[in-house]
Amino acid sequence: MSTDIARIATALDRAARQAEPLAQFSASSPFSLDEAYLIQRASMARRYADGERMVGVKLGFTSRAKMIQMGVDSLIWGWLTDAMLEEDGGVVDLGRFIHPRAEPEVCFVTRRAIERPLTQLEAADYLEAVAPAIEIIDSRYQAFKFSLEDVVADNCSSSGLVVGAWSRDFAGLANAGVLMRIDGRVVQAGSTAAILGHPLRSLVQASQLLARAEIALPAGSLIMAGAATAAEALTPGAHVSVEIAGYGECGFTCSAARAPQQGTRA
Ligand code: OOG
Ligand code: MG
Repeated sequence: MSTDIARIATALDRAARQAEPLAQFSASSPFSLDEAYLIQRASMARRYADGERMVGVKLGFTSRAKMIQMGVDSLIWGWLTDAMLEEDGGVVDLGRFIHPRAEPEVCFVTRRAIERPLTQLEAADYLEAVAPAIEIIDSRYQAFKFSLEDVVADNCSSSGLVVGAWSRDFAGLANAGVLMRIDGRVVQAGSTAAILGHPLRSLVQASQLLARAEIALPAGSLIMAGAATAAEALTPGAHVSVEIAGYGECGFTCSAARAPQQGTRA
């Protein structure tokens, strides 16, 4: 299996760099969820070797809307790097993606290192701030279709993120309205309560998953809590914004150039 881990990790890394989709692996050479996280780690190691820097972690499938859209029903996590950071209000180059989608998220930045599982009561104490955010996901698999193991191996489709202005108000997060707009039109509406009942639960979950993987997350790391609604496909020139009531908004404009291949929407 170790050769398979290296082979799949290399293929996924190449697909991401070249923005070329791959067939799912799990259908032809099945692997376990533990092996999927090993593939994820091996593929990220290639990026770190090339100078990319880890800036935090993301959770996936923390809302029912996302689970239903993608047909997957377990929480997953992956890595965020500096190369994924896009400027709030900036232009995002669609040329580096295969079939990108955007989804509304809540982003935390940690104040203390997370080295053990946290309770929900202590979670806020580990945080410096929270901000409205947009995640750009771009599955490396054809037609954006995958099994749970495939998507974990693919670093949970992580590709980009835009983070808005930071706030220290964690109390308002329980049930804040979430709107995602494309060209000013509301395309997704929801609530932060859709994220595991409360976005702080994502932090608790992240701490448990990291402890299980024997990973300590340094202070100053970003944690993306997972999308509150389904994701929307990005198209050339589109302006995407996300507003979280009480926390403001963030957004970006897609470059005019076409992405190499547009995926099908779930
Ligand atoms: C996997 C990533 C899921 C989220 O916020 O739920 C995710 C995908 O949908 O391709 O990032
Ligand atoms: Mg996400």
